[in-house]
Amino acid sequence: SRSTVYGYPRQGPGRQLKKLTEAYWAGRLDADAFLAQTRELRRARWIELRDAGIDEIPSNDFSYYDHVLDTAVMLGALPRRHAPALADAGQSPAARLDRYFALARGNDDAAPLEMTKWFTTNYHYLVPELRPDMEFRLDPTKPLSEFREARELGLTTRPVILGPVSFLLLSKREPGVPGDFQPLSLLGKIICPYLELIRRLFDAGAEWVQFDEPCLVADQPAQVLDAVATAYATLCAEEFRPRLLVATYFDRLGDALPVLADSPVDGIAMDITGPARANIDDLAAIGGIPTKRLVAGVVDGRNVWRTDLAAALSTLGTLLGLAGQVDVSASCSLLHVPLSIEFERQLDPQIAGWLAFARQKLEEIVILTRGLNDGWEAVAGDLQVSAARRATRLASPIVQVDAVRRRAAEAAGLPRTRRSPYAERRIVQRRQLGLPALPTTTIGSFPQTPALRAARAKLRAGELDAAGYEALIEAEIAAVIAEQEAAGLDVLVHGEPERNDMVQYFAEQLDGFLTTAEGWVQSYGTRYVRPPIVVGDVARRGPMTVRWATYAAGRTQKPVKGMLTGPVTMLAWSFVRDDLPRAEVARQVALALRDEVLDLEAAGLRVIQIDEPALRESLPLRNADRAEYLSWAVDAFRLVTSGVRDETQIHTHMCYAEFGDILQALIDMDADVISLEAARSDMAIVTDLARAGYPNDIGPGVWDVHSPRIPTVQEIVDRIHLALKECPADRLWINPDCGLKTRGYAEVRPALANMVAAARAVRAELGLV
Ligand code: THG
Ligand code: ZN
Repeated sequence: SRSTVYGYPRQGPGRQLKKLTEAYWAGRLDADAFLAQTRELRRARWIELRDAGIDEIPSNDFSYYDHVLDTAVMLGALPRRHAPALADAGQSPAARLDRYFALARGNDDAAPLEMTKWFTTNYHYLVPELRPDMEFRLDPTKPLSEFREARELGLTTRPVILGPVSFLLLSKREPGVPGDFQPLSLLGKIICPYLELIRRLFDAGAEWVQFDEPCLVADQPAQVLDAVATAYATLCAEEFRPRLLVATYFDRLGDALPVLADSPVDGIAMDITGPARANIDDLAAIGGIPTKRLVAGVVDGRNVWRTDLAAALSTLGTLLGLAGQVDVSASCSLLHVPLSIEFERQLDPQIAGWLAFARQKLEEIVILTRGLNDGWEAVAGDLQVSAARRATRLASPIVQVDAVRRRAAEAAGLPRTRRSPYAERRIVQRRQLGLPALPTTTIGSFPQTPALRAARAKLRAGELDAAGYEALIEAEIAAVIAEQEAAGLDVLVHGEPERNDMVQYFAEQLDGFLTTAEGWVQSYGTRYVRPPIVVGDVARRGPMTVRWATYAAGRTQKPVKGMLTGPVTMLAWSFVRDDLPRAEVARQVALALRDEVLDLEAAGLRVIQIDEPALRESLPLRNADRAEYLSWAVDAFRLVTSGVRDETQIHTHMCYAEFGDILQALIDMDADVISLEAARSDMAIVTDLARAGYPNDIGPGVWDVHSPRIPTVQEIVDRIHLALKECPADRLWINPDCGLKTRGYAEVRPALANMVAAARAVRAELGLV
């Protein structure tokens, strides 16, 4: 058996890749220096994997921005609007880099590719755009040169490439292409560059190549499974090729397992963690894959807990009987976990012993491989350490808190419905709040000014005391309130100047959550997040937001909206514990937030928003798992919100589009007002909600805050008219798509003024006041 991984964090210690890339973009580093220094970063990664004892090391898992974009560039699958840049680019390294980054970030002439979530992780990929007459052309520069770079270190790596079927399924139509065009129809054409690629890699000396087909873990129609069979039969028919490993991850293979098992591919990599352990029984049911290599992902690549090594070794033993060869890996690329627990110097060493980041997962994979090859006795010491760490975790008073467990159990009996139905609540709320028709509001955050960021850094460094920092925050809130009054908004917010990342902010104030100093995980491009870790039972220590909300409310006669992050999003953007069901953890978070909602209400706040931007993205990949998820997710939201009086107006907010699958859940949440991203899709969500019979108030975003463009009054008026076709005026709110924290005041000021002017114009036109 051999140890391997599919990918390793790209950033390097201290997020070097981010710093180099941003320096290159800013013109502080020239292309040659950028290329030389990132090459050094790749070398260091390979040496790290080699020195950790990984037998088969991947290449091409590195990326300057995103591996799906890399694949599109490799295949020449680029939208027409980037063609001029392509023609000018020639082959100089600097020109190639600029063309690459233009696809990711746009330039003066052409909009970038759209970005979307990579399955259920927090990583975002760039969506390739395809058209029926697309001519693919292989550019193997990246996989080949990385393969050769590793060769210089004496390493024969396994190039990792996004496979043809998943590449097509993850793509979308280029703008202007007719709606009946299916990217999968390009399968016949796209196989050619893939064939050429494997020949070229073979010539370069590759023994194995890995094609990733993660789409196979979602429910796929027969047409897709047929495409898989055809594609891999064609690729394997190539005489001069490395052996092919098809890698799947994030869930079980289901119906795709027999398809891959019957195909001529040389190896299959599968996830053997969590619900994907079903792969074991499914393998047994088809009589195993006796002529193939199985790469068993027994170490969880998406979470941060140490593996139960004895259990994993026993699983590997079972798998030995089900495949020709069994190798050991993580369940997916280690891209989705932070680099190393060693950087968490302030962390209690006992707790650190429970955690495995990427580097520690390499150690686990190597130990398991040794156990498989040399027997249990060879790793007895490691198994003992593993068992001892688990034992301290199980017994720890921060992991299981009896009072929290008791309260969560009692909460089962709490009512989950508001006192009166929406139709009655809305009457008292409208009367109390004194709002005009088509009320205007914002989603919550206001620009995070450089001064605020500097103040937070000084606070951390001990150069600013708490009182000084709080005075600054108060001044900022006062300024944000004044901005909104000047703009003429109807429901104000405090602007969240005290929050850097909202999930981090709440995690820091809740028992049971751990935050890290250096636990960076790539979110997209050069942007990273530090997901908190749910280590134990969750409880609120005391009020979290009341101080700033009441300060804001005291500065204006207008209603101020309290702002909280909902339980589903808190979990989706954290690492969750593996010893308690997600539904249970969500209930603990919900109870903490319920207390916060009631405290805000008692403090006089009459509007409270509980954001759930991650509700849609956490939807399980398999249809069979969705109803259960939506049921606990909605239940958690209702637990947060159902304690308030009828007079208190509950808002929620979601972004990242595609709400089609969860419309009933949105109805079931029963928020008085829901604001949604809509500007980029021309208010299509309003039609979807209307068709689904959504009964409560709606605030479809009329301003795309992800773009620096300032919308004109007329554009916003047009969007309001579009919404009014589907939603009666007395249930419509006017707001931007999302929070404003990434924008500057130079954009926010005129855009808000235009938004308010548009709302007033439509009110006047309809004779409403
Ligand atoms: N918070 C958390 N997770 C998220 C989002 C969030 N996941 C999805 C989405 N929003 C991701 N979006 C972003 C947007 C900006 C940044 C990261 C993810 C970002 N990061 C800073 C950087 O890389 O320089 C670091 C931020 C920090 O200091 O914490 O700009 O909103 N939890
Ligand atoms: Zn949003």
